[in-house]
Amino acid sequence: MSSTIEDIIARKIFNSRGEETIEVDVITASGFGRVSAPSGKSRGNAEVLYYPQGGVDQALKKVDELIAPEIVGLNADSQEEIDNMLHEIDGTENFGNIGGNTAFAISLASAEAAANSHSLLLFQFLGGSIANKLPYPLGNCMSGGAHARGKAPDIQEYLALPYGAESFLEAAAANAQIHKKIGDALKKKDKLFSGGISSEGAWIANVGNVDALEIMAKACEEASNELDFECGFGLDVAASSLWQEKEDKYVYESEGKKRDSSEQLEFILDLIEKYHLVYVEDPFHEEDFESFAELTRKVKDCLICGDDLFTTNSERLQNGIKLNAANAIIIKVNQIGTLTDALETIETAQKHGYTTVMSHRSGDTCDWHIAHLAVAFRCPIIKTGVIEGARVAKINELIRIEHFLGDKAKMANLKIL
Ligand code: 2PG
Ligand code: MG
Repeated sequence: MSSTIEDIIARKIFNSRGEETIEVDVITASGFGRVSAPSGKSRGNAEVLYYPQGGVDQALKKVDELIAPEIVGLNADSQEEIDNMLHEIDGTENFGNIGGNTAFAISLASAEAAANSHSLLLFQFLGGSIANKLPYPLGNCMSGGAHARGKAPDIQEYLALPYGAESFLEAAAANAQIHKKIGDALKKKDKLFSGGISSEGAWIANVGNVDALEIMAKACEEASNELDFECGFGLDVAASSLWQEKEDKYVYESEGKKRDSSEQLEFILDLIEKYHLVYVEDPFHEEDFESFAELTRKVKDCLICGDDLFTTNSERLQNGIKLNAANAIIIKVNQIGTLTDALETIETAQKHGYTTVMSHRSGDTCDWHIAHLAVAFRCPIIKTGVIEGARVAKINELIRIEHFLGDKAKMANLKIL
């Protein structure tokens, strides 16, 4: 069996928002990998650039002219060599030349092609025989902020976390039940609600932040009682989208309120206490490491997670570790470009006790590879939607992995809870 890369084929396809994206096939002598890239809407400033000037068309040209001639002939088993080569060809700090999404698709498709060449599933190839733990699904049930249009909560995501479930299938079913309950409650609360959903498959309704929290809390409590295991919930505040630098304040349009950093801290602390939140992502804007640290110091039994704060970047994470800025990190491989870069960040995070949360992007495709990355890299949580094709593609792949593992399958350890 040979993992020598024989060809790289790139094409343009579309993501769940109808935006153009890149898909790459990596073909080895005895295997094949296909990966398409997702795209964020509320992006961190420190993320790599997705595409060169000229967009996906230009990226496809670069694959043919610059990248394929260098990568064809390498061994797909040599992930680091491939990823270093991508950096070398690019020659910039932020993949501004070939595009971070181009690097992402080639990097991950090479890993898939290597696994396939060895007749292994990706999680087995990357994680080895000890990879048997399934992540808990952190499921987006309601959208607001930059992910919604018109009147909606300011907070970007209301996320269910069924951390008491004993299997992934049970956890995924709990999230579907909670999502449905929320839809029913919104119909009662907002007379004009017509069942609208965001690109992540989460409901969008004309309710305020507090109403949304109350609805979420009730749905999770009911589900916990009916299912006889704990279903907690949390938020992605995505506070960089609310932060107005000129005013030095977070602007909550739906409430007609503005909060400075210390008011924001009080607000978030109150929410954590009142609603027993188990997860809060990006409660402050992406450069405010100090407020993150203060919040992390003050809470117990709650994951304080950095997304835009860290952008899967190990240098930014190192800074966070020094300041004790958080206790969890979002991992989005396309924020940093390659699998090797993302793995370095994951290993640094885990070494320092951070909970790693593998995550989709709001604009995504039916690509399911992050399901395998979560299991292979021992991420105790995967953040994805509950319904909508691109989200269910990842959920269903985890159900397949759990089924495949049979008796060996276990749920991950969620330390903080
Ligand atoms: C986030 C993500 C995914 P986006 O902020 O965590 O939910 O959104 O992909 O738009 O950055
Ligand atoms: Mg986020």
